[in-house]
Amino acid sequence: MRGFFVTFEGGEGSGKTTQLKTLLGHLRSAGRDVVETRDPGGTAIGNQIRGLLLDGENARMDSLTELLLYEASRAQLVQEIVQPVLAAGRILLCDRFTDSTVAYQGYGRGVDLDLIGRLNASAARGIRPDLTFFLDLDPVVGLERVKRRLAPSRAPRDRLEGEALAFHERVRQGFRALAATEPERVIALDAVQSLAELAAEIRRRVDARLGPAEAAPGTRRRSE
Ligand code: T5A
Repeated sequence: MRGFFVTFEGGEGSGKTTQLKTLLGHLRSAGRDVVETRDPGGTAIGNQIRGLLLDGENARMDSLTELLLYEASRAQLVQEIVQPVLAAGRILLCDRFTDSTVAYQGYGRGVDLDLIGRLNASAARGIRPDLTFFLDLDPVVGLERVKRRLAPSRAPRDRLEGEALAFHERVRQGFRALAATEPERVIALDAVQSLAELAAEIRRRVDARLGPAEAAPGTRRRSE
């Protein structure tokens, strides 16, 4: 039995991680068997690659190097986590996945979209999310949220957060294009809404797709 694969996408500070955690809590409290992960990262090797990708010191990273590192992290994630979790019939929530590569490397950096499509399909072994939430937010607002969050710790911005506003606006256009092309899979949500409003909408859509807990993906058997 195949599980159910949900991804969260959007620009910087759009609220993906917050909403993923909220949905995770809801599904677990309903007795569903859910795993969470993130891309890039999610594995020991992937987390090392993530470190390279986000390190602000690596400002000179070439666009192709960047693309291949994202795909390398993803290949490891799919092999170690995505495939086995879905094959076991469990629910998987992932913070970003292949759509981010289309938006950031394709629309943001201008890397060839056909090449990205081929690499995405290879790294993901042809696996595609069943449902994707795109949290659509003006990048000015998103970057301001990130700045506020970083301020108390004085942590530096990561390499991509430090890109020009025009880059983040192109990334947003990329996500919007994906949502327009695949409206069945990619649900665009206005991310200026409150945390509670967004969480309720996400919960409603996921519950509708999963159906009743009995016999649905991610249902724990009595013996577990
Ligand atoms: N990337 C990734 C690529 O370039 N190519 C790829 O293929 C992939 C997979 C990864 C970076 O790599 C890039 C994209 C990224 O630049 P990341 O950590 O996954 O980095 O992504 P970030 O966007 O940097 O993650 P953030 O944690 O900054 O943003 P989130 O997860 O969208 O936002 P979240 O939930 O942490 O919230 C940010 C702040 O806003 C508040 C939260 O409390 C928090 O303080 N907030 C709200 N405030 C008001 N109203 C709401 N509705 C709010 N929702 C959240």
